[in-house]
Amino acid sequence: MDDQYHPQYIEKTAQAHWEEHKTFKTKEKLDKKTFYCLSMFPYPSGQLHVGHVRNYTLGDAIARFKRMNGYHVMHPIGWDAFGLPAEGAAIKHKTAPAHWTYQNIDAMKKQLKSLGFSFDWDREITTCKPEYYRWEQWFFTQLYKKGLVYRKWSAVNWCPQDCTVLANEQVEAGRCWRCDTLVERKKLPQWFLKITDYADELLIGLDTLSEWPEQVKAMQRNWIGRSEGLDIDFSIIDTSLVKETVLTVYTTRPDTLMGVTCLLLAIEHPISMTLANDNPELAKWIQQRQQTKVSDATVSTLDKQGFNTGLYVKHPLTQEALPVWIANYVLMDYGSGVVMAVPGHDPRDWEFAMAYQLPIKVVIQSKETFDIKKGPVLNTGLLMNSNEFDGLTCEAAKQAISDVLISAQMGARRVNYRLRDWGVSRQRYWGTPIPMRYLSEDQIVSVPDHELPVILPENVQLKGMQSPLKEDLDWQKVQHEGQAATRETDTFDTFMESSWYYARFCCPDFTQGMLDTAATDYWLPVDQYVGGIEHACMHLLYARFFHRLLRDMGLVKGNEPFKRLLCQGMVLADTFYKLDDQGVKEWISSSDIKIERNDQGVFREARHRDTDEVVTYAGMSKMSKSKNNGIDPQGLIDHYGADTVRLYMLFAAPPEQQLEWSISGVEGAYRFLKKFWKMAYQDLSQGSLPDLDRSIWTSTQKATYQQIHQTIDKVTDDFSRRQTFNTAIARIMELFNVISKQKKESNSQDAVIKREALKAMTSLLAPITPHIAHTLWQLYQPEETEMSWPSCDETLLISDQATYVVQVNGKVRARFDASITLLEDEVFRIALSQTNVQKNIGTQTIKKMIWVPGKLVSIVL
Ligand code: ANZ
Repeated sequence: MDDQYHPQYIEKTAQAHWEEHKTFKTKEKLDKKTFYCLSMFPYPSGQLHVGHVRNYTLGDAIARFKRMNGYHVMHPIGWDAFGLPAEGAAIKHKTAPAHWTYQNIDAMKKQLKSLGFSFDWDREITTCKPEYYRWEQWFFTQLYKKGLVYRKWSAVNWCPQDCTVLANEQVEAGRCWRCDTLVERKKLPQWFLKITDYADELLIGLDTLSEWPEQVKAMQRNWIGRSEGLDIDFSIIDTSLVKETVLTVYTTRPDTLMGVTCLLLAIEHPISMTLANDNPELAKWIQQRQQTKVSDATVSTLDKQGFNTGLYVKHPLTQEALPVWIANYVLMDYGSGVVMAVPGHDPRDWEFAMAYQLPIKVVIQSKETFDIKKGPVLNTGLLMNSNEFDGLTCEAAKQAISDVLISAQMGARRVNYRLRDWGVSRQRYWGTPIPMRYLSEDQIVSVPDHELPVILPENVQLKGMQSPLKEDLDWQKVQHEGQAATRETDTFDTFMESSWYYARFCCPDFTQGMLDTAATDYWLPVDQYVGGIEHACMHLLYARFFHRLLRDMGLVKGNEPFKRLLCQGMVLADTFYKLDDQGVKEWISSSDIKIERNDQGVFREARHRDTDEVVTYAGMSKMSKSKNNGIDPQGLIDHYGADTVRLYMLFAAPPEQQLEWSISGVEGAYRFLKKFWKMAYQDLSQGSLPDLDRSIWTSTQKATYQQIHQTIDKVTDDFSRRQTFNTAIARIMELFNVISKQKKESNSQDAVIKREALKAMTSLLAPITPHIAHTLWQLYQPEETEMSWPSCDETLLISDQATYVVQVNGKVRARFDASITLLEDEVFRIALSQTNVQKNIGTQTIKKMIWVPGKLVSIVL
């Protein structure tokens, strides 16, 4: 053993040991309790970023902790390998997406290995390989047969730059989330999975997820968006313009029915389209608005724009004629695509009415004085201007008005969901081919099982963003049961692969089917899932949906795929910029910056390392390419070692919170490991020591020993229940400080207790800094191959010190601390040895001495 800490050497050696012994390989073993720990698998972009390192360090710490506690732990890893960036990179580097992807996987695998993560590499899954996606294709064809898949022409968000469809969530302020291009609306035939059939179940299931963050559950509830309301029919007065006789609206506020002043149609509503056929002005108006589309969430924030159709409908209760408008904020695929506008109480309708000077009618009493020109009445309260419903509360009026409409057959209760069916078609090349064939445009068949997989040709040359599948007529041509057919050229949304990989990890090499039920029964559900909060909705909801689909096909048991979820916070870093000649910010990497501080260490200014120019410090923000504030973890691993990076990552912040990157924090972690190594070296060089002897230890030694066990106890709780690795590390460091400052006592127990502490700390640190722990453990316990979690002596947790008060003739004369286990004689001896007590007794005789154990000694003279 070297007296200096050499992370590069010890880390290589430990990793080679794990590799050689296949330490993390897992097979089904029936006699052990299992633990399935999974961190979200990465997209092989080519380089690990700091977010990955945080994610996998957290997962690894949990996996290792569980393993040390006797669990049979599966901790797999793989690659979410399909996706658009591969195509962009392939065009740029004139190579094939497959080649680029496999190269990246090799590079990132090396990086992951250099971090010492305890992955079972024998279970590695690469989703772009036919061994994996063939089962996804098979599953899709099964769902098609069950009626859970359908094809529909639908208006989609289209990114003309990436030539692909975007989900609503991928449209940010009307632009593509990836390339910022203005998003267009386009009608395309699309494949859909009927996730809405499971909307209720997905919602109710959230209540069973007691170990998920509330925030994620709230986001999913909101995304599913269940609402209870009423469909109300308004009959069209003059039907010469359209063939329909009734317009049905969906409302959650039937209590406001008497405040309706017009009806609003979605731009894409069939009636809007019919009217546009005979009205060029309207056709033009619609066309202009169809060019841009924003996500549903931002629709309501749009500038309100409308077009008066000239149609009128009859109010179902008052028979009053109400105009019908087309409005840009009404969504076609929510409710019925028609809204009853209540500008007196709905802010969107109020803005609309103000913009077009439409009447506004208040039907609920305001709690405060108000001016309707300044805004709608938003409170609930008693009804007014509503004839026989006046004076009812909103709740009672909802009921009463619904009852009247339902009995007149003009209304029906309805539950609505914001959640839409999942459109899984993408027009891109680098994805799983959708296993469908066309005998003609509307004669569609799924690919028979024995002809699966439909292999994606890997050896392609991309010329532009257009998918080569769309041009490859040979690939498209296929025989289906003797008939000529063409293949579907769209590929799956890559969320398809990540929706079931957790299950495939149970049996990655299974060739007889999608999943081996013996293996899924044994491992599932995932006990611990770790990943970013950005996946709160799409990925985590799709996986919960897929789990139910798999369950209904008898491939997995239980309703939920992930028992406990940990969502790690983002990593933030300092940002610096200077303005260029045009006044545009040029972001400068912190590695090119030198910081000047005043004598107190307070930031004064930042300068460019090369040019010495003063630059502006712009605070901390999420690490991103655009702000040039990313930190390359590899440089840190090479310089400080993986253990330092891991220790820093877990120490710098609680897992769920943002982590503010600081290089001085990394250096602090490194210094700690160096000191720890040095102390262990000094201890080990003493060779063997006598046994722990409780009969001779002093109270300080006992207190130190107690602190070891208190640390074990608290760190165990931090790891398992609280999952606050930062506080666990702080407690270990505290113990380290105590033993570093230990005063020398006369007996042999100093060294013995110090060694106990070092051994405990080695094990407690093992999930976090596994290399240094592995090395020291082999020296401390050469006979034990597997490291176990230290057990805590619970009898030592309660502090046994008590403060005794000494009274002489009823007056308090002294106080002292002593163990509550001391006997009467010993306590009296200590009481009498107190200087002030002796002074007060003087030469007098003691008549009586009484004691209350742990509290009081009373001396009567
Ligand atoms: C009248 C009303 C008065 C409404 C009022 C709200 C407040 P949730 O709760 O999210 O389901 N709505 C219905 N269909 C719509 C569509 N296709 N596009 C845009 N908005 C639509 O929302 C239901 C409410 O959203 C409905 O209740 C309707 O407006 C509007 F003071 O009807 B309400």
